[in-house]
Amino acid sequence: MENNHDNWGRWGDDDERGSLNLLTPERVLAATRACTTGKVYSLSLPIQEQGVPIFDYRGAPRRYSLTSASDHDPYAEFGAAPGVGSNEDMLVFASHSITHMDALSHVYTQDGIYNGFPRDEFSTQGGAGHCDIRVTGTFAGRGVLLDLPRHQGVEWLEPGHAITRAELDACADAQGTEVRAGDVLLVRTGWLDLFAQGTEEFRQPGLGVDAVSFVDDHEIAAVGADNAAIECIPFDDDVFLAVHIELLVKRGVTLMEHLKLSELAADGCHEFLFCVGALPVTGAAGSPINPVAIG
Ligand code: UVW
Repeated sequence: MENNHDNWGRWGDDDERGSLNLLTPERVLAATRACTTGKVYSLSLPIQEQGVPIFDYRGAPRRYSLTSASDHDPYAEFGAAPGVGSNEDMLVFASHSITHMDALSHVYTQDGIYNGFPRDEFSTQGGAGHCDIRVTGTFAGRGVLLDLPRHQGVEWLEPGHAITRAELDACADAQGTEVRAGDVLLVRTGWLDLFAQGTEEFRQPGLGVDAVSFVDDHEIAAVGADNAAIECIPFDDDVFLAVHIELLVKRGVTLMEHLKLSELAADGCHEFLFCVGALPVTGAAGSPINPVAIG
């Protein structure tokens, strides 16, 4: 199977974790030394129907009340005293809702998903046969933020802009951020700030294919960004999901999208301990996440 410049087989023919293999216990322990202030940041947007970026075909996430005080004596059968009860919810959302993580089974090509597992084994009933979200959903490491709008002196990068390798290098240099093997790379494009202005713009700034060499050369373990797809929209070179194919499929790099990076950016916090846990849904190709950075 011809598939140049990839990680297929690098960690074994049965590997399902991809570049998260770079997050050795030693590197995770070392990442705790990135904490200097102890400030804790949530990198998730709120999960709600309004005011958050949503792709039409995925629908808005919904919260319904399952039980509440307005129910007729819902707890009487459990022996609850009058007026005593509990509120509970029912949550309904697409796996790739709002702030979320892509499992390595998310995108396929003719050759399959990451590591050559068959592209047609994702079934209606069972979901992913390999590389479901449970495999890669929980990890920690040293996080680095590259704040491109701040470095370039703009509020946000131009919609549709394909971020280059040179731009990432220049930003890291200007910030004085040393990027190390096994880091979790977070890229701020400013897209969410433009979204918050109520834009109807479809195009988004994001990584171009040229930027993938930055991930290779620095041995990045996972990539996150504040836009919808990590990569620019329209896709670079007019190739559907061009950067997903390079990172997720060929290299097994876990991706996280719609990260709320504004608070880290406002504090100039470019290095931190990054921790995340996806919902461990058997067979799922993705999950909403609430990543945490500790500065
Ligand atoms: C697609 O780009 C199809 O999905 P996501 O943004 O969740 O990776």
